[in-house]
Amino acid sequence: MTNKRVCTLQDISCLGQCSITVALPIISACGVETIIMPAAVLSTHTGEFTGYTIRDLSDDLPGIMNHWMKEGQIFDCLYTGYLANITQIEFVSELRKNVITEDGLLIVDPAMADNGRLYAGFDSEFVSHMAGLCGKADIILPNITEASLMTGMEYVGGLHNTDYIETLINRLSSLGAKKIVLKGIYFEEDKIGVAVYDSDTSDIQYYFTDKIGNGTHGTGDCYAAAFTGSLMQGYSVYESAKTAADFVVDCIKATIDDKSHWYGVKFEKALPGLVAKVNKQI
Ligand code: PXL
Repeated sequence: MTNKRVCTLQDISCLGQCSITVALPIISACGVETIIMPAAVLSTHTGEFTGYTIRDLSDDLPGIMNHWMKEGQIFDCLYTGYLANITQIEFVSELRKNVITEDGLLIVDPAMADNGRLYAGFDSEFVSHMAGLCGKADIILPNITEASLMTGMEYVGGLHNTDYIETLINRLSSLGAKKIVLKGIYFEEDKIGVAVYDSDTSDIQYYFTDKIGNGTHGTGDCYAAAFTGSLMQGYSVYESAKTAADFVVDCIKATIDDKSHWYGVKFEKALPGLVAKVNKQI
């Protein structure tokens, strides 16, 4: 039985079904222990909500790390999502050095932009630091907006061609990332996909699912969590990328007809399918 442990650094948005409130249950449902380091506490996410509260926890992070070190606790993977500021981006290297095994994985979801726009409060300096962090990662999970911002390429929101996608991937690879899962690719109407790139082989593999709805908040975080859980259970990057894509489709299907649920996806309804698929031995 595998017994991997993942540490995830990202915010707690108390309401809104994103970041730690989805990472913890989803990775746990994959049968993988999840250690959380909360980067900030917000009343809601900053997406469609206004008037949210934010408590930045940057000053607490070194103390949390130091305590874990004193306890001799060390993890198999560090997965980072939404970070509150540049100091936290810089802290990731420190965390990796101190609490992740030597052959442990750093998975970075840049979690800073979508639909052609940066999230509230971020600027080009944040983007360039995030590009630096992606360069040090074993696996990155950007969407098209984040990829275009980090590579200085134009953002194309509509249908893509392979030339555009493969140039984005090559430029992301030049940043230094070893494996890339690029999300939100459209080659045809009604299909949305991911491209999985491995810098060792320069191979790109695609996977497409039905496109349902017009983008729902929090799906990137659900994707990253399912991907990480599956990978920690020993599935390949490509298998995990597929599993996460199918899971997100199920999350959206469970949500799309409920107009009152506009702030996130009802990932809970899709967990049984993920549990059945990813858990190898119970
Ligand atoms: O889902 C990404 C995310 C995470 N955390 C916070 C956010 C967002 C996206 O808007 O605002 C606080």
